[in-house]
Amino acid sequence: MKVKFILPALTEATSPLFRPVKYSLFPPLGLATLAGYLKDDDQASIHDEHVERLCLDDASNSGERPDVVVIQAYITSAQRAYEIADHYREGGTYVCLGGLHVTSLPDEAAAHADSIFLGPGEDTWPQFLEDYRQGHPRPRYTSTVRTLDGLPKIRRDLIRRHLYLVPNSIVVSRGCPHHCDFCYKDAFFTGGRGYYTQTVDDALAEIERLPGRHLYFLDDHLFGNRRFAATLFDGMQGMGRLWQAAATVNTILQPGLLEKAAAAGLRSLFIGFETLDTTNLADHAKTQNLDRDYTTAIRRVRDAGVMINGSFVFGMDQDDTSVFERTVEWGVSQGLETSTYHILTPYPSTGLYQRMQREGRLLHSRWNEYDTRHTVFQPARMTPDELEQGYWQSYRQFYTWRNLFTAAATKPTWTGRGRHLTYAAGWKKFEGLWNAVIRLKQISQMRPMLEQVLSGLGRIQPNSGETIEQPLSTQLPIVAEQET
Ligand code: B12
Ligand code: SF4
Repeated sequence: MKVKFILPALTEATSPLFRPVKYSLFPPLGLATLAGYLKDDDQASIHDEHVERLCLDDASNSGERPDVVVIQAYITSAQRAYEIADHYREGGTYVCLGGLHVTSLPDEAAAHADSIFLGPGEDTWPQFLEDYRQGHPRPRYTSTVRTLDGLPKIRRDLIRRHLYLVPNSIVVSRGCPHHCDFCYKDAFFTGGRGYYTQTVDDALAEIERLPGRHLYFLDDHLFGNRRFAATLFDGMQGMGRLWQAAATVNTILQPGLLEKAAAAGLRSLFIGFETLDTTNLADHAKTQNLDRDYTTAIRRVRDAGVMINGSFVFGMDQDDTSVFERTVEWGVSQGLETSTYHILTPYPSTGLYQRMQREGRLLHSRWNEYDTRHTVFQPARMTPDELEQGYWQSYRQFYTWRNLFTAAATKPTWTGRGRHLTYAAGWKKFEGLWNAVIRLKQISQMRPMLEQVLSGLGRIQPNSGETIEQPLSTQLPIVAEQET
């Protein structure tokens, strides 16, 4: 059987003029996971339209049409996913559609597929393969059994590593224990467990298989199960890894876990602060952030030698046009290395979407604009245009040289300030350079630089904020020695 796995891209990612670096960060891990279920004599290929042109004329390219095409659809790429699906169905190829958007709106997707898949694929996909081989595949598969035990090996061999800055992306859990009303999570995991982990041994074995030093955990909340996370971090000590991940404010405040993560190589953490307004937090069921001291959380992370990417959402009901400047200034004063801003976006099937629908506030359903950069609902205290303008202005303001220097100056040492400036400016001040490197297919050449910045340019010693300068070649063993 010949199976072609496709991750379609939204328009911006295929622009001939400019491709933001974020589309060349991570390979299609979900599809590589599904490919692991094929038999040895099946033929499989993975095509990521974010990093290469997608050839739809298989007959003239390789001489053979695929038997099955698997397409993963996010909301922003749904339109493109349907175009590709229609093309293959016209040619007689069996089309499977799955992923977040298909789960949110199955009836919309079903019009473009032979089989659709709701929820994670670890139970439904092997069932489909069996049904397909026996000649009676079903039109709809809904995931109910949620476990990561005994997964086949992820087919990382099908990933063209040199096209990504971070080929070593990894997920060792699925979902999240929380229930924020704007998040994709509750809708996607409906009908089964909404948060579950691999065994620590399996997670460590997967890490061992990854070459190089740098890892990026894409788990929604790597710290969500304290026992799992603590055992994982203990097991990672001495592996000499440098890694990045996401966590919530409440888990950072818990004593011990963050320190274990830093000792195991954590160097940058994505933290969902979302809003500085308590009513907003309560409105959106972000209860894990309520009554938490953000400043103490930030200090703890900084003292552990870990950089922060703060995530903020604009357009909640308490936000007026003053929210942008206030949020940017707060982030700068707290010394956040990077900030990621989003316009509040009601994804179909989420609690937020249902509320906006009830209140008659949805402006349209052009899914490709549900990208957290467009306003797709009527905000309470500003116009849709003011929200978009404020969003873009916040990015410009946070990343002015003046603000980068001010935020970097909060770090206690010169090396800390240097790392802050290099990391923050590297992402946002050299976009032309990233674009050129991506076009020349040389992005993997930038990885050693990323590793060097993450490792602290010298050595940030956890818990002291002090820096011990080390030549890069000697850093790794010394890190391992000091930390175990
Ligand atoms: C990595 C990532 C990215 C990466 C790369 C994506 C990639 N290469 O896969 C980048 C940086 C490019 C990216 C960009 C964006 N992203 Co993004 N991203 C993620 C993230 C953090 C992890 C995805 C992942 O690898 N998960 C782990 C793998 C194992 O799971 P999976 O991919 O979901 O695959 C499983 C199932 O979905 C299912 N499945 C999927 N397809 C199919 C097909 C079949 C046939 C079957 C059987 C099963 C199946 O089976 C797989 C195994 O269980 C998710 C959050 C999340 N937890 O999913 C957000 C997320 C997917 N992103 C999101 C958004 C909004 C965006 C952006 C619009 C952000 C922006 N403003 O630019 C862009 C646009 C993306 C696009 N092209 O349209 C939203 C999507 C919302 C939605 N309803 O679609 C998410 C959920 C974040 C969030 N919490 O809001 N993203
Ligand atoms: S904490 Fe993050 S991943 Fe978990 S439900 Fe809230 S937004 Fe989603």
